[in-house]
Amino acid sequence: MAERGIFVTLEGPEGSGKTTQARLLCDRLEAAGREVLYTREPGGTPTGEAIRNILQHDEAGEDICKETEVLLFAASRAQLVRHVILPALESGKCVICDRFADSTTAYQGFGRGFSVEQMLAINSFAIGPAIPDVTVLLDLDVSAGFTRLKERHEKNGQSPDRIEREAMEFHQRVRDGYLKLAERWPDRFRILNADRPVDLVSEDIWEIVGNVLGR
Ligand code: Z5A
Repeated sequence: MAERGIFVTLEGPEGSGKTTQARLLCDRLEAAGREVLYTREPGGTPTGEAIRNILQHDEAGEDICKETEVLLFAASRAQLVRHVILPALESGKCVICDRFADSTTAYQGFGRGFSVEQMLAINSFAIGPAIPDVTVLLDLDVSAGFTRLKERHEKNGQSPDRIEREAMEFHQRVRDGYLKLAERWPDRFRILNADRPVDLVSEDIWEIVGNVLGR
């Protein structure tokens, strides 16, 4: 039987560079001869991508109440864990996930105001044994993140999605919430200052992941 792979999650507020860094990490792991699986939340399975469209683009055409929002994120995650993440880990792959359960605790817990313990219970039901080996928190000032997103939207001709349109206070609670989660689980979280050039952040992530791999 293959040795179990490692499970790395990237978290952080808007525009902190999660996708950029996840891609770079995958490339480096592959260049080092590792088998890698990149995935993202919400999404990553056909069911999850359908849920993503409902959550981000109001595809069902009605206001989504916040209780439904929590459960849709959890449903997408439950599917991703059973169909993609656990099989990949069991076959020895390095799984790099762009947002995971901590996003629900940060956005729906700290952001929307649900009890953190309630979010943790829902997450636990959704993820079962899929607990990340390490979670890299890309920490960035909220306004700096929004400046990056604005530039990206202008370049790609996109408009902000449903959650990006929330008030700055909401996003500030999310950022502060992430830092509280990192304090609560210091063994799993590594906080990085994301307000630095891409390659410097990438080097730090490489070192963190190298330690997990026992290089
Ligand atoms: N959400 C939730 O509420 N609850 C949950 O449980 C889950 C998610 C799982 C998913 O959006 C939304 O769902 C998200 C949280 C919520 N809501 N919002 N708002 P998404 O998947 O579409 O996007 P995201 O996860 O929020 O990613 P992002 O914020 O759009 O971006 P990012 O991945 O952190 O950053 P990026 O795409 O790599 O970079 C953004 C831009 O900055 C881009 O132009 C880069 O070239 C640039 N960039 C990146 N790094 C740097 C550095 N170091 N310097 C300068 N510029 C940089």
